[in-house]
Amino acid sequence: MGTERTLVLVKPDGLKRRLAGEIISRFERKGLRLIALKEMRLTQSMAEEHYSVHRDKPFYRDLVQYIISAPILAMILEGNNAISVVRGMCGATDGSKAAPGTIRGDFALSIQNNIVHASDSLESYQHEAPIFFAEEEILVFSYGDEQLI
Ligand code: 3AN
Repeated sequence: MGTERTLVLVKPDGLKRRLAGEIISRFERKGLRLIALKEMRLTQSMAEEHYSVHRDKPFYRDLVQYIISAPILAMILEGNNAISVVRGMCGATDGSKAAPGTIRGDFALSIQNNIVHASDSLESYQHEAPIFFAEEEILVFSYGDEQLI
């Protein structure tokens, strides 16, 4: 609750389908602050660390291979209740079941190739964010519109 930060990834399918701008735009229009942004290609060990909670799942190896198959866009967003707000905007994990109006509901049909990742809790954010960003890459500044949002 209150002001939170969350980590969002535009996954390889999102970048390859040229949806990065659309996705950033949705979060901007919602009123979230974009305080870190980077295009990068994950190493295998970064991907394994990022998805370590899924280590024992049958889809873990495929998931790691998929996320390192091409570059991704990583960002940190900040705002009121950002973690649950962003999860809601991403929609259900399975794109074929995600509600219309959500990112996955509008652009995905698959459960693995589901366009975006977003932290699901404060603990997840604290685990994930340092994999992608050094502290000095997170730029906190005033947008000047705090009274409006
Ligand atoms: P979410 O991304 O909605 O938090 P998680 O954390 O359950 O979903 O799963 C992490 C990622 O693992 C998903 N984004 C998806 O790419 C992949 N995934 C989840 N469940 C499956 C599955 N049954 N088969 C293949 N990939 C899956």
